[in-house]
Amino acid sequence: MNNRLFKSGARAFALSAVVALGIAGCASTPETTTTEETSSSTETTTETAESYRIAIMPKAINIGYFSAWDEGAQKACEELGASCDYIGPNEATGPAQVQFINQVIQEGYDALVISAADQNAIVPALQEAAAAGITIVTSDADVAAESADARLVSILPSAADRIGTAEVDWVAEEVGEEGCVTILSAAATAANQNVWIAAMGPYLEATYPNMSWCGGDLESATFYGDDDATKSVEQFNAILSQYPDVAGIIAPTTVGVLAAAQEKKAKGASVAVTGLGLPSEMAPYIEDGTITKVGLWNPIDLGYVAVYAAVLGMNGEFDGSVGSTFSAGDGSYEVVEGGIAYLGDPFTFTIDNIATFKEIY
Ligand code: RAM
Repeated sequence: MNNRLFKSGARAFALSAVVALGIAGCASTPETTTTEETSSSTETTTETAESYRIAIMPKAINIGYFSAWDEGAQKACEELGASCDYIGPNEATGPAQVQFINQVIQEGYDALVISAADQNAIVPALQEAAAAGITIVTSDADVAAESADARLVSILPSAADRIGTAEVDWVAEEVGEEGCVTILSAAATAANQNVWIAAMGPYLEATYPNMSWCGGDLESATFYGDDDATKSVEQFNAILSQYPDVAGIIAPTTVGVLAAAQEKKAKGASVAVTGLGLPSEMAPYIEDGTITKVGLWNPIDLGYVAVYAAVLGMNGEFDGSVGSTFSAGDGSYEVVEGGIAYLGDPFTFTIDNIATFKEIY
């Protein structure tokens, strides 16, 4: 299996499906829960958590990726005896999330685990929630760096440059390291999308001399589908009409890459499509050859770890400071600069392993 992720070499790796499954399963396997590991401090954790009410808030409730994220969150809630509600808007915008954050405040939840649809717009509401004593953990998408004190910690998949550069390598491989490429992103307001895209820009320019951003720069090459299926299809078509010679599209969003694959197939378009896709959603398009490769981390683990961080924070066992550590399941995590704990590198999915991964998430 050729799972080349990081061409630059520093941490090139190839994960077999077996290894990846081991990692994917580690935080989600009941046998390995913290509560069953019988130290007296973990027993305290379980008891104390029983009364916690936690809101699990996605960017938008109808996105498959976030259902998997919530699956992990609910698993942690069950292990910790917390009561967790999956609530959030139908559209992935900051203002839509703010209404639900206000609801979380009014209803007196103990904690909020949230993927920020807008890195700035939700900050005042989060600050209000924090002032009301609600423990906040961002997960998947953080608030802007300058607003990091609005939350206890952010649980993110892996460092931005690793995700961004990996995606450039995937598209380069598909287009034979030649031609212009574009990005079909989620929202311009989403921190996760922005940091990945920022990492893609200079990397492509420095690494692939025969490739370029369509229109001449990153900005001209970036289109926003707002994590909305219909808008993402429209933006896919806008790319093709604006740049008829486009060789490849990177969609760093599960909604965008699915829409692009569907529309590519419907149109019989020749443009290469890759990005961050949920294996269960992308399987039909990998299996029929519409696309060759997408990647993603395990969203189940991401939700799971975020709930552990929130509960340990409420128990006073974890303060989110740089250098502090915590455990979730059989994984342990360290908070690094920016108040962020990373899970690990993304996996890649191809015809060689999609049958296995599509059953998991
Ligand atoms: C979408 C969302 C999410 C992102 C994934 C890859 O589901 O934008 O925030 O992490 O794609």
